[in-house]
Amino acid sequence: MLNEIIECVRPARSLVVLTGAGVSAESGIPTFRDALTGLWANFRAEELATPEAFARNPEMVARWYDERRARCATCVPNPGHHALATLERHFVDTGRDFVLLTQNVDRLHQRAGSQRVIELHGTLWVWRCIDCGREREERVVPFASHPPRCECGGLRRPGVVWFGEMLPADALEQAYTALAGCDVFLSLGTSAIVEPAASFVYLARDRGATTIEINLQSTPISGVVDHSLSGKTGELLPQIVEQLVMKI
Ligand code: BV8
Ligand code: ZN
Repeated sequence: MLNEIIECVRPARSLVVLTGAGVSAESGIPTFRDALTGLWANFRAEELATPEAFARNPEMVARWYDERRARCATCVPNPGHHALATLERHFVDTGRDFVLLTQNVDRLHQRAGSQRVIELHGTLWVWRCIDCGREREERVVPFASHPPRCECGGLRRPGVVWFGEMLPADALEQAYTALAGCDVFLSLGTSAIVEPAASFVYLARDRGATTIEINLQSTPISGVVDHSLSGKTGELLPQIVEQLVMKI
């Protein structure tokens, strides 16, 4: 199966990759399917990642995001992230299109050197004032107060897309444009549940692209894609990319 995937990706003219929390799992960042632990053991991510939760208890939600941000600060990109950055460079160097659509908010792709990254769900490194809208990347962890305050006095929220919120229009537009033109679509480390990203595979398939999934467990799209490989992206992606980049 690995060789089939390699031979599908090798001739691609326009590759679109979609990543989910599974790609960051080997960096030590819990996925959304992982049960929340510690202080958050009694919550589900879907309950905390909403505007209603922040409106109801801004301190608790801000604290949850700040703890996740602090955890990200101690994590580093894993071989799967680095492989995707190498793959992007290989496609760009050989004059082909490459777009990385990520549902992840940790910015590990960018830290691994990926440049053509579309953040579908924002990032927990940028925080935005709910009153004046001022937003800034915040690298110092943790915040002194939760939620952090804006110079205008307003509360600041994490710059992520919560459940029930629209995805950033520009990110969504870039994603749909990339999907409309791709000939290979690669879904990596995602449970393929959260919309609208979960439906991207159908857009790719309907325009005739070859669709591929690499994930630890089977998902609702495992029976839809042309090739579905079960395994860890941190182990499989380096093997795939080595074959693609080394053997011309
Ligand atoms: C919206 C940021 C329009 C916050 C996140 C139909 C159409 C439109 C909307 C909906 C719809 N049906 C339902 C909805 C609503 C909702 C939705 O999809 N709900 C789900 C629960 C059904 N969607 C929305 O609200 C979206 N907004 O559609 O706007 C709109 C607006 C108003 C009214 C109507 C429509 C917004 C969704 C964005 C939410 N924000 N993140 C934060 O981070 O806190 S989503 C969040 O959860 C993540 O970003 C991620 O996207 C998602 C979890 O998914 P995964 O990344 O796949 O992670 P998961 O843990 O699920 O899976 C990891 C996989 O990796 C597992 O399968 C595991 O086996 C595998 N794995 C683990 N380790 C490894 C591995 N694989 C390989 N290697 C490993 N080592
Ligand atoms: Zn403000």
